Amino acid sequence: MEQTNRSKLFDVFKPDTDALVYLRGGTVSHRYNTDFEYAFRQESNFLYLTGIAEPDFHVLFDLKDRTWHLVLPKRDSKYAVWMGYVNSADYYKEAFKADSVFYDDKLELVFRKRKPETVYCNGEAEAQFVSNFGLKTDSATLPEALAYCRSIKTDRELELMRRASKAASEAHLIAMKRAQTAEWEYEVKADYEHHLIKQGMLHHPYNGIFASGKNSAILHYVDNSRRIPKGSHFLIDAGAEYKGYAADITRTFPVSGKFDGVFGDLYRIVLRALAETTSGARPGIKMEDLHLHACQVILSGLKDLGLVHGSIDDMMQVNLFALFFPHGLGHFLGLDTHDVGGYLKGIEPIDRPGLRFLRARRTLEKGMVVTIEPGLYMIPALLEPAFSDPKHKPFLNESKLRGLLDFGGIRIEDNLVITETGYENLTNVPKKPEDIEAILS
Ligand SMILES: [Mn+2]
Repeated sequence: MEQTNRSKLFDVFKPDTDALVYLRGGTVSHRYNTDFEYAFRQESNFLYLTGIAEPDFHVLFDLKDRTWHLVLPKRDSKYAVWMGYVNSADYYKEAFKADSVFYDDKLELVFRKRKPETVYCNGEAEAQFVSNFGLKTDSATLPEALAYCRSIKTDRELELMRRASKAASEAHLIAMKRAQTAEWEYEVKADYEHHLIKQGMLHHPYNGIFASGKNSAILHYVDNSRRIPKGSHFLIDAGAEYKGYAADITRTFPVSGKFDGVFGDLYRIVLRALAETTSGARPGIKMEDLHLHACQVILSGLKDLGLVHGSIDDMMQVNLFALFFPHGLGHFLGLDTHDVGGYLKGIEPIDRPGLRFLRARRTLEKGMVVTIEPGLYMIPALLEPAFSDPKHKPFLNESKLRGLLDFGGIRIEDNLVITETGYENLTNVPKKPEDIEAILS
């Protein structure tokens, strides 16, 4: 039988467990103390298990008989006037194939009647609520179990992710061309989002980065509001969300369309780091090993350009790479952009510069979806102190690097599905200099 998200949840627990699983869906949030509502996006675990995209629902899973029960919010007519959608209980039972549906004012009764040994909850708020009925709760196991389920994608999930990736890839190409004539960063963002919104993709998996010139070295630059300097380069880190599933793609390119000078040199280093780590991606490989390999490629590229000097091993010893590549090589991708499952219980982040922020420390398995996103940045806040740090100073060509403090950064990011023998690259945006040059000519 085909695996579904729900069947995977049931399979994680021992058969015949006398327990319920209880989750609350998301609620609407407002801007500070006003009635301005933010666009509603369902909580990811809830979306994963129910497919319901509306606010204020709850759900119960009975692990004993593998049934699931949808708990509907009781809406009044005022709600219908202001918010519209109020469907009947029958509608939800039919549309979502739940074993039963009931309104939330019956929830207490259901808990008290069923009296399971344990109720597994999706967090503290749920556990607090359930413990009011004198039941034993556990709020640690379920999030862990769902992270485990969600880290390996079903065929259906992969289909949705391909769709998100396709749309984001197209939008990147459109935005790349737009950056050549735009005066402001937000003009590029506008064209990017236009392509997604016009096909009904109204949610963004994360706040996109549309950064020109030195802004491209600000890792979470989301202002996107500055004038594009003449002859600079442009970094776009933007995705798409389709039925909850994310794409997360980064490209960096010269606005001129010519990969020459120092930009071309540094770009080729990052591209090599991406190519070598991508080709190493397959079941059995550890993300942290790919990360360290990318660090070596970056350091040896910088050495070839005379920006650093000394032995690569010695540089690795003092974590010199973290000055230029201060974030993780990649992360899990799915319903969340930084998807769950990157760390299994008991695995702590590596306390080492650059690796501390690695969001996935797993041995890769078939069905995982990861990003690979090496970067190379000139960040004054890291380089200035390094010039006088006895640990780093001996390796740095200070005068050359000082000339690049306004350079900004380069990142290239693809999304990979790990397959039996290697990977499937979901991202389809040109990244070789000659291919981008052809597009921008
Ligand atoms: Mn990413």
